[in-house]
Amino acid sequence: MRQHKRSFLKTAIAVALAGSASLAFAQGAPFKIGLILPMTGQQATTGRQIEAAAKLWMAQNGDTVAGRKIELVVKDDTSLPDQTRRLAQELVVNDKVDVLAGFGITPSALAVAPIATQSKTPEVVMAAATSSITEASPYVVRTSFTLPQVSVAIADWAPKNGIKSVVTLVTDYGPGIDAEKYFSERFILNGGKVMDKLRVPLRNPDFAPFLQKVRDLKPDALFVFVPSGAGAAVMKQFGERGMDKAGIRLIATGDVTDDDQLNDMGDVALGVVTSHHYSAAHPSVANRKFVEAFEKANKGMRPNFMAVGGYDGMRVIYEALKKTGGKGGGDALLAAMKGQIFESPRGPAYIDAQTRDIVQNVYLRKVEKKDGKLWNVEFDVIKDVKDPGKSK
Ligand code: VNL
Repeated sequence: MRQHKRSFLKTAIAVALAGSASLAFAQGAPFKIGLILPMTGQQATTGRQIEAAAKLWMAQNGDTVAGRKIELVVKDDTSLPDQTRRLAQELVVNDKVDVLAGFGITPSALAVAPIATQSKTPEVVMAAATSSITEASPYVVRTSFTLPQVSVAIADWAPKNGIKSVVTLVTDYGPGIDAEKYFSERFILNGGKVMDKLRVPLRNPDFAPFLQKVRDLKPDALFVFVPSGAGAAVMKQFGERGMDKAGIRLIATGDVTDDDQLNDMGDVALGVVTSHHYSAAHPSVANRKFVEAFEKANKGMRPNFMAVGGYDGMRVIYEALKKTGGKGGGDALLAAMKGQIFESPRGPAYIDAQTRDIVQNVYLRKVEKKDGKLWNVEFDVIKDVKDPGKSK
């Protein structure tokens, strides 16, 4: 039965797509981007940020590319991978989208990979960040980041700054496991000691029992990865349990000091050092313009790293369509996405033609108060970092 359903889907996709790109082009049909995001539920902030960024890109760059009208079709998968898969199928078969994009969490991105492959539809991953996602389909292109990419820098920084022992605390799924592995291996290589490795569930996490354990173990620092949206809860409980007063420092990937929430985290966040690819405080003209326009269009909401993944994802799609002269087509679009070089609000970046992953700077940042607001202030940079997960 399952097999039967599969081959039906395959046929449906094949029939739906036969010659559709050139036909659509000849008829001047709209170019459709199916944007699948968690607009409700636990990961809703990620959906909100990416949708706002995609709309900002279109407002700034127009809704026509090489004679094709761009149509953005936004769908809410509530971050449930079964929903993501169903929506992707509908978008490909019924709506005949030219590109699938978005994907708030790793399981959603992975659920769509077989559909991208079968239908030859580019899958532009704007948020999810487990290293292996790009290997799940040759049609995946990523504009977010990977956890190995950002976790190594803080593992190099920590031992040089008085941190000799750590406990790691990560969310128990793809990106958390990547963060734990790449942080720990590097930290140990640098002579540090990992006293324990703790994992919290993705759905409705309760950090209290884990933090109690960390307090008892008394490491020099706690290293944390949690997905965007969960950082404020970690920070709050870290403060409430008096961890900082007990002399335990907090270090993390920038997912924890998420710009979407940072300003409301309070003084407990001050001084926290993280490594990441984007800060809203990144001191470039391009970023200042981006942050200003984003805030203006969204009632003062500060863009976070998810917004930048969405903004650059739209750029990559627009550029690819331009390069095909408006013709599109999965393979041609994909070829035109590979190797793109651009200046992002995060800094210089490019899409690695071999891995289809983004290569970018990784920054060390410290939370500081400026003009009464909290920011991730960059103080060091590692340039042009490729995903270390691909070299093995
Ligand atoms: C993922 C990675 C999601 C990093 C995140 O936030 C994040 C993922 C929603 O791959 O699922 O910050």
